[in-house]
Amino acid sequence: MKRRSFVRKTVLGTFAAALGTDIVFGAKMLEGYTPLALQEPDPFKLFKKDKEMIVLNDKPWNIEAKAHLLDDKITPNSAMFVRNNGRLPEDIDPNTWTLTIDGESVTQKKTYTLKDLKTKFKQHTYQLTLECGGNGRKEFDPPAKGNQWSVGAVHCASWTGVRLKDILEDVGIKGDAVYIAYHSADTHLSGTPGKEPISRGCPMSKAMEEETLLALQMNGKDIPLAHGYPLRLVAGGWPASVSGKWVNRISIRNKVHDGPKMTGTAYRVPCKPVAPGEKVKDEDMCIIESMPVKSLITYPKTGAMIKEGKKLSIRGHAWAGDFEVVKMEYSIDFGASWKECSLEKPANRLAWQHFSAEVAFPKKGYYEVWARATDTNGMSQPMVVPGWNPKGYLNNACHRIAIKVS
Ligand SMILES: Nc1nc2c(c(=O)[nH]1)N[C@H]1C(S)=C(S)[C@@H](COP(=O)(O)O)O[C@H]1N2
Ligand SMILES: [Mo]
Repeated sequence: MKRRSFVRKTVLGTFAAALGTDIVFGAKMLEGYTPLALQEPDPFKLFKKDKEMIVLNDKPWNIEAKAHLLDDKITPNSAMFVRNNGRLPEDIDPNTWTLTIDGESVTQKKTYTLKDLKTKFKQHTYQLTLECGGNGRKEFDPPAKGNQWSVGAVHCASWTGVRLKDILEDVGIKGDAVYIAYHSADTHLSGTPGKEPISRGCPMSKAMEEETLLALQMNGKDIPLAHGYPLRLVAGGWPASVSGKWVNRISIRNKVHDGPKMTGTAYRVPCKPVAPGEKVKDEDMCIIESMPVKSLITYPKTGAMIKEGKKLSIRGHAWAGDFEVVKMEYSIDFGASWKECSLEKPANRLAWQHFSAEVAFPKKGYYEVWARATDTNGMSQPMVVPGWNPKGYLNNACHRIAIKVS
């Protein structure tokens, strides 16, 4: 029989240090045992997230918000969804962090420190809506593989940093530039060195927009680790996967970038609608660019109860990719008729817009409030899940909440 051996003193010391206190009966712990408090990292504490956030996956971390947690005009870190494709980078030192701009279409590659970015270029602040391309995937039928996001993979934080455009002009870009590609410090789940979990980008026209930032701050503070500390690309209105976190290199490509998650069914949808479940040829798949018009009721929480004869105040946000929302409506009769909400202008281009309404109900009973946004192109949200696609992207169906009048 194998002799029971106890945990070594040095290991015990490490545990005690991590717990910030002595383990009173630590000497009785068997070798190989990890104290409970150190077994599973608590994502809520680790990332300072609201306790009501939903953890969809822990390897990698994928965490989403509930609609009512997104009530703030500017999303606080506590309610921001986290979408990681790989492992978080470790040992980040902002003093030695650099950003290199290279690729086929630069005249000469150039490297900047964070201090260069902070001191040599003008800083800009924008509120930018970032929505995961797969937000709403849960509703697709037949189901699509991947994180089963409900409605909470969207946020609109305030980002501060330098315009990517200013950096690219400083570097010098050749006339044949087609696409930018980010490279980051997170690592592949397999642990294979040099293998990137994700490396995406956007066409030069999006990269050169005034609101496309290399952000050094979020909501006026250092960017939280989970959201890309110390440097993040932010391209509002496009699938959030374009907004590379922990960016240390941007390549200027003379062709459409072909990094991990740029090809196949990743962030690509059939160029033309297809039947649910249909096989689509690779050449018939198109990269997602501007996200579709969408909205979210953030107050009240679904399931709210009100007294008969009282009006219900509702509010929320609406956004439309590269465009603006021009009309916001609600329905209490399952979409048979619609009434207009009041709608604010965006704080800046690519920021979500706030809407509100006072809703009256004719009598006691169960109701649903549905919300529908329309953009500058006349595009409205569909009442049911829109066009099926292999990976379940771009579900912009009307958001709805349940209300009981008693
Ligand atoms: N380096 C890096 N950047 C990344 C990702 C990633 O896994 N690694 N995930 C992308 C995806 S798919 C999304 S939806 C957003 C999520 O941003 P958030 O976690 O700040 O909400 O980051 C994007 N940028
Ligand atoms: Mo995403």
